[in-house]
Amino acid sequence: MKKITNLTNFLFEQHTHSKKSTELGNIISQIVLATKIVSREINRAGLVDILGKTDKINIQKEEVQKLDELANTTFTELLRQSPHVAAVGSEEVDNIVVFTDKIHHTAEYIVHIDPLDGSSNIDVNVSVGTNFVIFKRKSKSGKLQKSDYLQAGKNAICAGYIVYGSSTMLVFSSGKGVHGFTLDPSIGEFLLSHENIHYPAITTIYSVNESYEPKWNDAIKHIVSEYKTSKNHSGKPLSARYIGSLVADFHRNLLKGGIFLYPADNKNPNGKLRLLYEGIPFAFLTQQAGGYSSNGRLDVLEIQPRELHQRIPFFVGTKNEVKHLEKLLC
Ligand code: P6P
Repeated sequence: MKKITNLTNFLFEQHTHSKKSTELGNIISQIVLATKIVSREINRAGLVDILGKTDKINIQKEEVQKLDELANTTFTELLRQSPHVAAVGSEEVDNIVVFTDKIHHTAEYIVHIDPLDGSSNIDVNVSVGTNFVIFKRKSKSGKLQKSDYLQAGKNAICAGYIVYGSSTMLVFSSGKGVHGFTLDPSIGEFLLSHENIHYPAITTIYSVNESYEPKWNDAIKHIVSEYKTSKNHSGKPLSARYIGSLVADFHRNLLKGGIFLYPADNKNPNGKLRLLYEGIPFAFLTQQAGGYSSNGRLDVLEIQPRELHQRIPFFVGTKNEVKHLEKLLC
């Protein structure tokens, strides 16, 4: 019989019930509770008047969907309840949200989160997701510094995503491999379902929005055209799969072996995806799963963020494919 364990106990076991595992376990349990609430609302979205758009535009100049707002409020408020979370950086909020309640005076962790990634797909019932990464503050105490919440991904303590799909699944790593937990709605628990996830050695899929091809540079055009032939690194034509929801595209490619590309183009010189709460969570997980991620020149985990919503060109997936792409781009 498969080991039955939930996420919190798995985390305690992984870190031998240390102080760190207790603190991380508390933060993760708040993320899990928020995930269950958001998952319930997404699954009911077609039934209650929560579909569609608010009249607001976020810092990304994107229309804020009602579920975006609900997800952001839910995750932020539940993270505020943890005495270990000092601040939250959210895709939906212009600035870092620093918690100053009494319980936070010894809080040491910062959480960056995209509360509902791919939200433009909500109304057409395509899988959406939540991505997060957890850092420990560098300064020992006092007012939080920019250097506390703008850290390179190589300093991350833990990262993960939730994919709200045919089932709700939470995939995470705290530096000891990548593990997937599937929500069993009948008991309201995330149970271990995919222990030690690794990228397959062979790449069979490429994921990119090819409608932007006219705006790419020649190197990217050449690389993507080769994916359609046997000349690419895997020696066989790759299948094109792109759903426009990063969490869903990433999750499929992690399990089946693929490369995801969101290049810069002549309209978006830094690409579209955000470093802190899109690039870094997936880069951290990818390294743990034996893959690699790059901005075309540099390992994403080595990039020092300059600002909260900084964008990067983003290439992530099976190591040999992404390394090969990086070589062709340099
Ligand atoms: P495009 C969703 O808006 C998102 O941030 C990611 O989830 C997704 O990978 C990307 O944008 C899709 O962008 O330009 O292909 O529609």
